[in-house]
Amino acid sequence: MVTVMEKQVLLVNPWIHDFAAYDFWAKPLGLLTLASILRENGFPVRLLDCLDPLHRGLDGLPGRGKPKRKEGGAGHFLREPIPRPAVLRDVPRTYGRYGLPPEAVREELRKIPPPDLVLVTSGMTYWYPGVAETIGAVREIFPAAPVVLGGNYATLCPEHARIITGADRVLPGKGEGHLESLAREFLGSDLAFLPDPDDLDGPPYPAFDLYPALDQVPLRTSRGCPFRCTYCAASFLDGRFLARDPVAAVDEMEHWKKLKGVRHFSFYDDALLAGSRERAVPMMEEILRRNLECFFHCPNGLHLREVDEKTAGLMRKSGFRTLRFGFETSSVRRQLETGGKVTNDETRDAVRHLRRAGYGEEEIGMYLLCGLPGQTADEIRASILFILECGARPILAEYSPIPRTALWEEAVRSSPFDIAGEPLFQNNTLLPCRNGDLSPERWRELKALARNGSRGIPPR
Ligand code: B12
Repeated sequence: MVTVMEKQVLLVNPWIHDFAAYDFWAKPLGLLTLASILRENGFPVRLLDCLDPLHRGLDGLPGRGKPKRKEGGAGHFLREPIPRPAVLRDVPRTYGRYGLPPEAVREELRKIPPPDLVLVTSGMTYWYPGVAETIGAVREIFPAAPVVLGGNYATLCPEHARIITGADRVLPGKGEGHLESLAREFLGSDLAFLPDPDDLDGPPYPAFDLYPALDQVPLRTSRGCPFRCTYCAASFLDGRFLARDPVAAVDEMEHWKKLKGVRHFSFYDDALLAGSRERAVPMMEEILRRNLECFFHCPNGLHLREVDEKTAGLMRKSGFRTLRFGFETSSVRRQLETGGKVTNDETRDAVRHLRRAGYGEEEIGMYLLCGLPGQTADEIRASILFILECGARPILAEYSPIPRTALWEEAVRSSPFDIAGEPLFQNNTLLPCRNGDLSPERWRELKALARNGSRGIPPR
């Protein structure tokens, strides 16, 4: 007789289909947290990460070089051009499947015993075709296995996901809340261990050890965000702001350093610096005290308002390498309308502290949100010039309209695309809510201005 503990669970991070995708320290953190809880309950778990940049399936591909990695855990995914979905046929850009070649994924699946439960995660809403293709591949090899889909797309567009992806079950929200019933239904057992959802230090560390090789590990020292910016889904996805014990976060870094030799960490917090006196500052002091000699990357926007002299100095000393701040716009009206998370004066001060701490202009990346409903090209241009004048580096981030956010209704009204009916139109590459004023030509000019600074660009 099959005992409970012989039941197998397969966890899957699907392919991405998109015009562009770059591995900015991307890992399926939520899925790996679910894996670790299941393992703690005695279930054997396996991982198929179709995006794993260090997977053996990428070695020696005929006619193709291995995707280039940067030191520190970022880099290219392997990309294979595929036909654009019909609704995107007029977009004059190549579309691709990012991640392992299909033959490597199938080979990986054939090697493992048939799972009793397959948990598939999902990222951006407009990546769903990659989710559907991945589920198709799993079904081909394991036709009898129940496939359950969760994650960001499943949470933001559950009805769409139920119709389109071919999953047996689509479960929105935090997976921890579904594990008990999934275990009972598909694994024939109750869970002996379930962490308290309000204690971020309760779950075991995410199961990164399932990767044969790792060049970085993402950490989340907090959940949610104290701000309610109108364009952001963080508060819908994560609820109220909760934080980990800063010393426990350093314990986790030390764990991965010892176990896997990892020296690069990325932060997935929406508000890493919020309340920095109680959290980020003691965390960085602890990193220094233990002389960890690791490097930290913040691909998600950090809060500028929190950067004072002490925080900036500690960031520099403790190994913060990649800095990205959520500035979004220099328009005071829009700053206030979208949530008031930072002012221009606070931004100037923050850059001053960071420069004094030793960061160069190029190292201080400032995200500017572009293509918001009603936003003009001149507003973006003014924001770029403001950041250059502060002595930092503007990085243009195209606005992706997200269901369940406060700005959603306005985004739906302002977009020429059916963003509500078709998540593919939520793709930031399309600048789906762009104002007529932000023509493709002006957009190219603005990108050049952001890239090259004011050098060589005629004044307007
Ligand atoms: C970290 C992060 C990134 C990382 C990469 C993440 C990754 N793995 O790919 C980076 C920095 C690269 C990134 C980039 C972008 N991001 Co981002 N990102 C996030 C962030 C902050 C956290 C995601 C996360 O890891 N959460 C932590 C883990 C624990 O949660 P989780 O994985 O979702 O898992 C939980 C549940 O979903 C569920 N679950 C997960 N899998 C499964 C499976 C099953 C079966 C079940 C039952 C449950 C389940 O349970 C888990 C545990 O509770 C979210 C905001 C947020 N608060 O969620 C935005 C977010 C997802 N990003 C967003 C955006 C807009 C972007 C960008 C487009 C920004 C830009 N304009 O450039 C880019 C696009 C990237 C690209 N083209 O390559 C939007 C979503 C947009 C959309 N339309 O879907 C979000 C929601 C932020 C926002 N503004 O509201 N992002």
